[in-house]
Amino acid sequence: MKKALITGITGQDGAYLSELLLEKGYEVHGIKRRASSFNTDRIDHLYQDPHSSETRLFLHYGDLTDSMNLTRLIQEIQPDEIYNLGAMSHVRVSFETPEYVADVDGIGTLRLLEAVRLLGLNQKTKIYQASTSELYGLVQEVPQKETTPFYPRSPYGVAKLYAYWITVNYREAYNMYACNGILFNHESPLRGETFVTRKISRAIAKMALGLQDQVFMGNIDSKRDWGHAKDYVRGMWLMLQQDKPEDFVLATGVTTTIRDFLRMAFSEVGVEIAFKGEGVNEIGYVKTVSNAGYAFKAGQEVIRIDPKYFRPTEVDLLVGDPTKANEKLGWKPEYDLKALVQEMMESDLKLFEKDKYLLEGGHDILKQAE
Ligand code: NDP
Ligand code: GDR
Repeated sequence: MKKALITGITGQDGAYLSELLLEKGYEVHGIKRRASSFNTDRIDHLYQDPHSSETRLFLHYGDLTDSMNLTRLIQEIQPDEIYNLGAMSHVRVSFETPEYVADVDGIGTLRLLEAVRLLGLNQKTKIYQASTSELYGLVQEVPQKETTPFYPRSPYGVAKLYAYWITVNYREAYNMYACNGILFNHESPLRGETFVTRKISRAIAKMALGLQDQVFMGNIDSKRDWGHAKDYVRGMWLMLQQDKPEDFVLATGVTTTIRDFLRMAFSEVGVEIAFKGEGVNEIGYVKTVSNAGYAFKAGQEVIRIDPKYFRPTEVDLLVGDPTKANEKLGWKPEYDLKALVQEMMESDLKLFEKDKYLLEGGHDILKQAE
């Protein structure tokens, strides 16, 4: 039975990847951080009684800032594959915590590679590094591919640049099977609540159910190449099943503005939106309503701009060319953006039905949340 170790197992990709590897018969080990509240929501459905002999998913406390912990875990587990998904992954937040991000996202990757090397596992353990389209940053070439020059635009992007190159260096210097997946944005109903797509699907679901009136957004003119996390974790696994380690872009090749994502998500609840005003005074409002079952009213101002969500340096345009992954890995995304938006909206509408029910029953959950 193959053994995999996943850092960041409690995150969006960690959850989808665990599910995939368990389906493929792996024994899966994950590193979770100690927190004062439960943080394993996304994988709880996969987690069986740890005392049962059937169990193939094991969680260990740890942190990418702690080399001794990483080294001990790798020594104990002796993994065939390591997927380094752990990171402080929010670009806007990385401007607030640049040193921490450098430590976790940059040096954390070095700690893992070095642990594998020092333990003499270079020929056994294959390593996947979660690299990112944020490496491209300021547009040099479109669509962006494996050979496009990097120009990161955030402390997150710069930390990930170090992680990218140290992975390449360990591959070349120590003949390790280590590769970078340069993944463009990928989303799902499990996406963290403060990333733009999930923020939008949650806000629209709450508005539809009468739990919220409007949403405040940052720059709605940037463009992203969005895919589904389920497709992207399949690509990660494929990268570790090749004869030799290489770096691959995973993307859909289609780019969309945040503004158009908003239009698509609103249309899932029968609302056509339009915009008026300019810059920070721009307002998105309800133009037409075709589903009377939801709480929208024509003219309702549903989108406002709050500069606090702007980034000191923005990445304006991302669109990836996945040709290499398609040709060498046989990888192709199964979801398109419409299917992704539909799934996210459906899931958040279900999620907030319960809040609506509680509110109607006199339990003022909105007050409780204040
Ligand atoms: P998430 O933010 O959902 O998950 C990040 C994971 O990293 C969580 O499990 C988190 O733990 C863990 N983590 C954070 N800090 C540490 C630390 N100090 N030590 C150990 N673990 C830590 O990210 P995604 O699942 O979306 O992304 C997975 C990886 O892929 C990340 O490295 C991200 O940067 C990268 N990436 C993501 C893309 C995307 O579009 N989703 C695109 C390209 C790259 P906790 O739950 O405790 O916070
Ligand atoms: P990104 O994702 O920065 O591309 O990084 P995010 O969803 O945070 O932002 C995408 C774009 O939307 C704009 N935006 C807003 N973003 C957020 N979060 N909140 C807002 O209110 C808002 N309004 C507009 C942003 O300015 C940006 O242009 C994600 C992360 O998963 C990284 O870890 C990963 O490496 C990259 O994708 C690829």
